[in-house]
Order: sequence, then structure tokens, then C-alpha cells
Amino acid sequence: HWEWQYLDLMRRIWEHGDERVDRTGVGTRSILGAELRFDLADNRMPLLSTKRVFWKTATREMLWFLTGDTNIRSLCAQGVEIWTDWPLDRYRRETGTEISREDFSKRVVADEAFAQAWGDLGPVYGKQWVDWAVYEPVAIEGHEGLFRKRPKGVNQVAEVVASLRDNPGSRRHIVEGWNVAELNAMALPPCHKTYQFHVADGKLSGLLYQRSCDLGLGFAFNIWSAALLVRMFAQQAGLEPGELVWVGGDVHLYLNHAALVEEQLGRTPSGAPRLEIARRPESIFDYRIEDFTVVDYTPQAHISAPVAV
Ligand code: UFP
Repeated sequence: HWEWQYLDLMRRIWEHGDERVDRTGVGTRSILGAELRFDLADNRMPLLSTKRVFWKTATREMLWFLTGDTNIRSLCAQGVEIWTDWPLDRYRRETGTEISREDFSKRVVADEAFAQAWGDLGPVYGKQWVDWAVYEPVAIEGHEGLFRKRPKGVNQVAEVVASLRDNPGSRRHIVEGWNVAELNAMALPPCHKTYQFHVADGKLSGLLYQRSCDLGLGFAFNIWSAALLVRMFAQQAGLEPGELVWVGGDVHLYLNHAALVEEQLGRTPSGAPRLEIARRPESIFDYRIEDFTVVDYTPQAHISAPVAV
């Protein structure tokens, strides 16, 4: 079962990872560099069976990325709170207000001006994926060295769909989130920073390079989302799903995840969940949550663990 790769990696890091103080202050055990491979044939998906993964939440997030939106408002409106802690933190810090996460999220949904002021994450994934800023020189005499921002940036996602169709053999099918000049303006610099696609034999494979991976919590979402992205690109380009390759940079377990690690390493993977996509939308930007159904997913119980912010 593919999931042993994940559990073996978890055991290896827990037992042999370097103990390090990290940005969050929680502390991790960590290694540099890891690779996992998953065969996406027959609509199979890398959905963990050793704990329940809320794939719809991850799917809603992925669809939100594709809209280019960077405000948490539409996520909160759908009950998706995975990004809420960052704006909430800033709001509490800058206003000194004690507000619960629930009330903050409700206010973001109810009050558009409030959402504009406090709900934006900066130029995170969505912005970089579909509207990477481009600056071009303007020629005005006596004002050399002036640049202006093009009204529309680069839509990397649309360009990759086109290049998969027009030039399948290319080695440049890349969607990049790591916009060096804009990192400081982002609530969190991209973790799943680079996607590369590869066409062979009528099949589309994808590689995700994830610079930083919380193996106990983030990974389950990231691997699902990467596979989902490959499936959407494949459908749009008229290709069959091939392989998903996951490459991790700093792969770590938080020291306060001991209970999760122990519980999950005691479980045995089973089953082969599949993702059915109900229709082929006009473009990669037109998928809706109702288009996705997961079948044959019978996971073991969800394991909750604290998130390091
Ligand atoms: N993290 C993930 N996947 C994600 C995401 C965050 O694993 O998609 F957004 C984890 C990795 C790390 C922390 O533990 O969040 C980000 O912290 P840093 O930026 O310091 O690497």
C-alpha cells in the first residue's frame, strides 16, 4: 500500500530527525529532502486511510486558489477556517481586541469592509498562480529607469494548460508560487511552492516541491491537493492521470505531535479511494465543489493535533 511510504517517513523523522528550534517556537524533528510517489491511474487518489482527511476542505481551498482570490472571506463563508488564524493574529495584535476565532470569521463574512481591511493574506498562492505581477519599462524622456505594472499579470495556470496541449513534450510546465520580491507581503510564504508537469504516453504526471512540510498535519492536505490539481490539468488537456511525485524540502514533525505520531504509526493502511469528476468544465477555472465525489473511502478515525502558527 502506497501509504507505507508516508508512515515510514513519519517513523524515520520521529526516530532520527534533527531536533531543531523552529520559527513557531514549538520545536520539530526534521530532515532535509524526501520523495514519495503515487500512481493516479484508475482515478486513485493519495487520500490517507490511517486517519480521516477532510478532502472537501482542501478541495475548496484549491478552487479558491484558482480564482486568484487572496482574501479569506469566501473561505470563511464556506466554513473553511484553515487560513483564519493568520488574519486573526494580525487583528488581535494591531487592535488589541480580544475576539474569538468564530466571531472574527463571522464578522469577515458579514462585513465586506471589515473583510477588506483584515481578511487579506497578501499576494499568496492565488495571486501568484493567476496574476504574477509584471513590470515593463516606460520610455519617458528625462525619466529613465521608470517601470509600470501591467494591468494584467501572468496567468501561469492558463499558460500551463495551453502548453500541455500545444507543446506536451516541454520541460517548462511549471507553476511557481515563490515570488521572491513579494514574500514579505505574504501572510505565509508558499509551502507547496512549485508544481511541474510532465506528459508521456498520453498521461499527465505532476511533481510538487514542498519547501516546508508539517508531516503530521499539512501533508495530508498538500498531497491530496497536488493530486487534485494534476487531475484537473489532465482533464483540461485531454490526458489521463499518470503519477504524482511529492518532494519535500524541510520535512518535519512538531514535538507536540507525539500522540498523533504514536496513534497513526499503530494503524495499518487499507483501501484505494478514487475521485470522480462529474463533468469537464469549460476551463480549469470553472470547477465547482459539486463536481467532485470520492468513492471507496473508509478511513480510520480523524486524529486531531495542535497547529503551529
Ligand atoms: N505547512 C504545511 N503545508 C502547507 C502550509 C503550511 O505543511 O500547505 F501552508 C506547514 C509547514 C510548516 C509551517 O510547519 O506550516 C510553515 O512554516 P514556515 O513558513 O516557517 O516553514
